[in-house]
This record gives sequence, structure tokens and C-alpha cells, in this order.
Amino acid sequence: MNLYSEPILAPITPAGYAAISVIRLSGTGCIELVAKHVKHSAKLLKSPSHRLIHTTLYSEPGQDIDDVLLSVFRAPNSYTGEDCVEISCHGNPNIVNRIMECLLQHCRMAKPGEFTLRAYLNSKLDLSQAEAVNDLINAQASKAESAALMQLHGYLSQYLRQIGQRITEARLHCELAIDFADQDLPQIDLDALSESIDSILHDARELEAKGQQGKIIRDGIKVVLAGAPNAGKSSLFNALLQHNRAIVTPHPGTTRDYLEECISLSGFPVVIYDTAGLRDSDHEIESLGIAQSYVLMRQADIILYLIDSSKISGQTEESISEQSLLVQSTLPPELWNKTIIVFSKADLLPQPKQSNQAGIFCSVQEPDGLKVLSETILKRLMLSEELLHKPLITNARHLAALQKCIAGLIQAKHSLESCQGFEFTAFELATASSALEEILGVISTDDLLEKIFSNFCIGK
Ligand SMILES: Nc1nc2c(ncn2[C@@H]2O[C@H](COP(=O)(O)OP(=O)(O)OP(=O)(O)O)[C@@H](O)[C@H]2O)c(=O)[nH]1
Ligand SMILES: [Mg+2]
Repeated sequence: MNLYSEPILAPITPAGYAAISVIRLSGTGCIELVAKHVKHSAKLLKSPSHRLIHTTLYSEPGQDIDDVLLSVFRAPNSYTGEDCVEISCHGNPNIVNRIMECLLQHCRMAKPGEFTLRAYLNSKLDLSQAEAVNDLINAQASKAESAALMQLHGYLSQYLRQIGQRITEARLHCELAIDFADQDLPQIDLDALSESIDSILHDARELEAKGQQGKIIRDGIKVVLAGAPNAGKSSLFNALLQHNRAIVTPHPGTTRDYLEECISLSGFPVVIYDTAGLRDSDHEIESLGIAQSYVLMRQADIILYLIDSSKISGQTEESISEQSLLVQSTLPPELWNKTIIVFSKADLLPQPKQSNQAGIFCSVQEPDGLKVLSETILKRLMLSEELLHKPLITNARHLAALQKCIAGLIQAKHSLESCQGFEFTAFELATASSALEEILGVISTDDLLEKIFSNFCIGK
């Protein structure tokens, strides 16, 4: 029996009370192992793949635990590529524990990610697809789910394989030129080679440029609400959340500790922070809160800086713009390009104002203003629906490998332009290919595998 076919077991549904819970077993002999504890054992042992068997599971004959439904999958037609049984029992943690206790006499618990590791080792998934399984389980909102789903379907892998093939073709041209340098063969077309490296580089860079957005989709957009005390931050926080999470009062300095919640903005995952109002304060607790506001602003993707509209009532457009710039200039310069000025409580203005360069006018009493706000955030981060219909890197490890590939391509181009010899160009192209192969897992080391799969939860 090799290391990876030893039978393993884990619950694959969340702990707690539910209609049903499912326990998965995978590995050589796992069907026989379950057969020792069910009433219809002969039926189970003879069962073809993809059949359901309704039976009773017992610890010992006469000591029934539960009526269960067994789903049988025979190798290689299962998630892991091995023989698998999934036991659906009633969703009661005591029942799940008793079933596991009894089966664990014959096998061991699966480690986090071990089912998916086996799927990868049995070529059921490539490495980027295996990682997509984890992203899918952890995805926060619907857009993140669809990015992970598409990767799971091999969209990214397919695109990377195409790029890899183009690099290999370019490398073959170089290798040919090296091998047959002393023979009377037509000269290699340098312009064509250089053009093809350029075009690969272009596509790889395009994928890299979208990597930042991919990361945001995966981790959630960090939006921090900041501004002077009483500017309406907590009210906007509650309005975006659609429930009264934060305390709102007319007294400046209400919020001290920051609050953090997840919402979905047009389907994109957003982590939103309500912070303590910014002002000079001698109060120890308030000062600590304000210091924390600055820490959060530095970590943010977007800062919504609120200015109470009643403070600009009656001012000209020009002086409003000036005020908006003035407020920005009170912030550290590295925060300027992620800051959006929001004129809050717009309902208090005698005349309605249109959002413009100076800022967005909005009121928690008028939901239309919130729509403009979310559109502005997505536009600023260049997040659009169409992004999700193209190959997208949503994983930091993949982005780093792609950047290694790009560096190799740049070096290859450089060696070609400076006539260093085809050996150098071929070497750099090989470096670029192997960086891509790291994503697809063609040449992954044990360490790398362990690192990737240890991020998984038990049962995957
Ligand atoms: N008319 C109107 N009043 C608002 C609006 N948003 C907030 N307010 C009022 O403004 C006051 C302050 O609101 P908060 O949301 O607590 O302000 P904050 O920025 O969180 O204040 P601190 O936590 O003290 O920094 C409250 O009395 C709110 O009811 C709005 O859109 N329109
Ligand atoms: Mg507040």
C-alpha cells in the first residue's frame, strides 16, 4: 500500500446541528471498512460506482448508531481518484462523533487538505485547480466565488499552458540555433523570435496587471470610513450594512474602537471599517482610537473621507473644491490616491448637489447616493463584471510565480538584443517556463505541496 492510498476519514460538512452531516472516507479498502459496520454489507461490497445505499450503521451488531445513506465512488471516478464512501447521517454532532469513533478503529483522520492533495497526486486536479477549491470554500461574496469557480474549471490553467507552450516554442528555436550552429542551415529569424517573446511578455504582463484586482476579489476590498467626529461615519457604516451595528449619537467622539464587517458591493466582497473621528484629543482612550484609525487607513484599499455637508452649505463650487483638497492635504500623501471625499448628510443642503470631482454627495436617508458611492469605489479599483470572464490570478503564490516568469522573459529579450548568444536566451526562457510550471504544479517540491495543502480545512 503506498503512502497515499491508506484509508482516511473526515467530516466534510460544518460541525453543529443540521438536517444532515456527511463523513467522507477515501483510500484503498475504505468500502470494505465501512461494510464491517453496516447492515447491507453484501450490497455495499458489490456496489458499482456512483450508487446510493440506504442502510443502518452500527458500532457492533445490535448497537445501531443511525440510519444512513452511503454514496459509493470507485477509483478512479471519485473526487480523490481513490475508492471513496460518503456517509450521510442525521446532522447531530453526537451521531457524527459516534460514527467516526467506530470507523477510526480501522483508519486515521484526514489531515487538512489531504483529500484534495490526493486528488492532485492522482491527477484529478492540477495545482492551481486544487488551490481554487480552497479559495472557493473561503470565498466571501458571489464575485469571489465565480473567480474561484472559473479557476477551478481550469480557465487559468488553460491560459497559462498556452503561454508555456509559446515560451517552449521560442526556446526550441534557440536550442536549434545552438545545436546546428556549425551546419549550413538557414539562419534563425531573429526578428520573429524577438516579436514572439514580446507578444508573450505582453500577455503575461496583462495577466499580472489584473493580479492586483484578483487579489482584492479574493481577500475583499478594504474600505475605511474616516473623517472628523460626527461626520456621519457610523451612520454610513450602518446604511451600507443595512442594519444598526454601530452606535450613532449626535455627540462627537461616539466611536472609539473601530468596527469591522463584511458586505457585498455589487457582488464584490468588501470589508468595511467604522473608525474613531479624527481630531486632536487629550483623552487617552479617544487618542488610542484615533491612532488606530490611521493604522487602518494605511492598510485600506479605499478611504471614504466624510465631510459634513452642512459645513459647506452656501459655499460656491470653487470653494467646495478647495475645501476638498484642503482636507486631503491634512492626510499623509501616501493616502491621497486611495481617498474619496464624501460629503455626508447631503439632505441637509438647501439645494441638492451633483457629485463631482470634489466629492460624492450622499445621505443615509437617500439610498440613491449610496449607489453612486459603490459605483465610484468599484471604478476607482478598476473592478468590472467583465474581469470575471477572463483568466484571473487571485492567489498570491500564483502572482509571485507569474512575476518570476515575466522577469525571465525580460532577461531573454535582453540577452537576444545584446547578442549574448542563444544559450543565454534559451536558459532565460527555461527559467520563465519553470516559473509557470510552479503554478500548474508540474514540478512542485514536497515543501511547496505541504505549504499549499496545509492552508486547507479538514475535510477537503
Ligand atoms: N440628516 C442627516 N443626519 C445624519 C446623516 N448621517 C448621520 N447623521 C446624524 O449625524 C450625527 C452623527 O452621526 P454618526 O454616524 O454617529 O457620526 P460619526 O462620524 O460616526 O461620529 P463619531 O463616531 O463621533 O466620530 C447623528 O446625529 C446622525 O443621526 C445623514 O445622512 N443625514
Ligand atoms: Mg461613529
